[in-house]
Amino acid sequence: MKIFYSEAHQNHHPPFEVFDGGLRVPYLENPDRMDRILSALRGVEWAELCEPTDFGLDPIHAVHDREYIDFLASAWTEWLDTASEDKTTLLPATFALRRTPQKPKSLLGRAGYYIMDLSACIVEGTYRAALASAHCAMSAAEAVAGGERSAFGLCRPPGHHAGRDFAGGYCFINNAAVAANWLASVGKVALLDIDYHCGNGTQDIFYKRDDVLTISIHADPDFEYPHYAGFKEEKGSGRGFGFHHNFPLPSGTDDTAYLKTLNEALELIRTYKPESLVVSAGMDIYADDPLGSIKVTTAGIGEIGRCVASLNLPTVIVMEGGYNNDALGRNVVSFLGEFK
Ligand code: SP5
Ligand code: ZN
Repeated sequence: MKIFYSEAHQNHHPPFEVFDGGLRVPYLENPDRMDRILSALRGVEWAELCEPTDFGLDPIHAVHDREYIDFLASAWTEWLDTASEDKTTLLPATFALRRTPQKPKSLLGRAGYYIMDLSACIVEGTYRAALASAHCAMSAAEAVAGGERSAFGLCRPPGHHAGRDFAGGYCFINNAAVAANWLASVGKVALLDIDYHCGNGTQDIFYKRDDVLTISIHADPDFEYPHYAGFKEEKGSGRGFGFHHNFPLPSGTDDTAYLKTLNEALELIRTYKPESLVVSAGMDIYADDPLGSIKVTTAGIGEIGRCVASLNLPTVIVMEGGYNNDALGRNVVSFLGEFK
């Protein structure tokens, strides 16, 4: 299996994020995550590490607002030009609770407009890392369009919380959405998101579309981040109605209960009859994840992989979350091993 990976993520290394209650903690979405996954993949004979191709900005502009991407591109240098006391990390403290037609000119005004929370911290290497991450997903999509049964975008930063014009939840560019949108130009695509958190960015991007079936299985937003999307009543709008599905789960969901829900989701995909599949593969459903509350085991993650692989679709797998770094490598191998 081709694994697309870029070293560019190393320079996206914010020193902290802010948890609920204002608690400053070390940035959980850290470069060490990739080192752990890479070393696990180096231990299996079926993983072939590849450099991503540079696809430029066109496939990114195809799913994101141009001014939002421009903001990401210049935010860091603009930040250094401000009079802020501590310029280690660009992180606004005021957010656009309701979007008004006016967008302010100041950097912090735009940051609060385009960023939804205190975990999408911007540092010097963020934009380049986000671009390279999207190109890893695009390269995996290209490999699959070219006849590979599956390919893996080892993406960092992750992408599924990034919407058409916003960043959040460690995500800046929606890697899986960029790949799915590109694949949709050749035929119907399904996108299945198994990250512990609702893929609200993906939901936002495809909500009005019927050419990409989007499904997210996640912790119920009634108690979990991102709090304002992921309810089962949200099914798409306009011609997109019926082409989005959320499967909110209670905390403590075990392998058996998870697989039962997964099979409902897979049935929707079978009925849709897509030509290809994109999987947003977050490993934070793992029982010992520091951000998670779902209790799926490493063997359960393998079983999820087996069920998804049984769809027999050309499949682009895109890395999303997963914060138990000690278990991350074996969880990724457990999942990918079913597609080789
Ligand atoms: C890609 C991805 O998985 N992003 C997740 C971002 C979640 N950020 C919100 C963190 C909320 C922290 N709650 C603290 C619970 C600690 N047990
Ligand atoms: Zn997550």
